[in-house]
Amino acid sequence: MRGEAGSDAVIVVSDEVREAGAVVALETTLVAHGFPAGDGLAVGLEAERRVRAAGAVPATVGVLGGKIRVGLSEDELARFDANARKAGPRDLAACVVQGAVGATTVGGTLAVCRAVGIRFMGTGGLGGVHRGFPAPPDVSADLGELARTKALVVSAGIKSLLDVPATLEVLETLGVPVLGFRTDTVPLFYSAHGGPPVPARVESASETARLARAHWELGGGGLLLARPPDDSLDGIEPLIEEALAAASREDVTGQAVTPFVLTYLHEHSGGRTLQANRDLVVANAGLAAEVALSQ
Ligand code: PSU
Ligand code: MN
Repeated sequence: MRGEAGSDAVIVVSDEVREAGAVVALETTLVAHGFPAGDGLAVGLEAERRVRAAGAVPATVGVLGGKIRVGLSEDELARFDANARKAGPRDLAACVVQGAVGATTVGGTLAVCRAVGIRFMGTGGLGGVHRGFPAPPDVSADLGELARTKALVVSAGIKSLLDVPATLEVLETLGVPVLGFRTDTVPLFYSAHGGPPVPARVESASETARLARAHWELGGGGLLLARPPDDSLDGIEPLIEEALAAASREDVTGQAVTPFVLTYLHEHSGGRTLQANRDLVVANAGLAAEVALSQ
């Protein structure tokens, strides 16, 4: 593990992460902005426990006290609440210099993985091309960052509030392999069914690890491993459309869109999306650990 020593280093890697063999990076945006107050912390801790149970070490990433931290204590993780700034790749340096609590997105977390050499990450759902592109021209920085980082991200596919086929096209353009974990179709975040075909299907963590290694030997960057949720939550497309309509009515734009829509869904699904989201984040962290251990 790379990671600078010395008190003026911007990135601080915890001792546990530095000494670990298999490491799985976890993000803090979903902790701060993906769940109701308190629930995000519980999900973050549960994801960490799942990584440990599989035999790997979790490296939860966030900006705190003017440093980018890789590996957080429970007290530190508790600082990532709704007041935290959502930190994509463009926001990291500003959070550091301005001393803001920066909750890293998938893209922000990957930028840190690249700097310190972490090769595996777990999350809920990847960001992507928002519906309606090019009005607004909103494409998550998750995609560009995944393309340039040698890391495998495990997610429940692509968030279905996005334009999933367009997101897959962009991933193809960027040369990012998308692997379906024991599935022929790309999972749609809460739902295991109804997505477009996966470009490649894999059957095991070790097959995934071999494929990632081959991709990296070619000089490739990131890969997406799409794991379907165990309990597929189907039939919520009408609610997603309602949430997106509410977002546009209330002029929610930019970084605020994804948290707004997720919150709307949690509140209007009788908590069903909340449960599904929680379960899939934890399961994805566990699979990321299995692949990291197969390397
Ligand atoms: N997965 C979840 N909940 C989330 C996210 C992922 O289950 O909140 C976050 C990730 O941090 C991802 C971000 O990077 O949503 C995408 O935001 P945007 O569309 O603004 O790039
Ligand atoms: Mn965006």
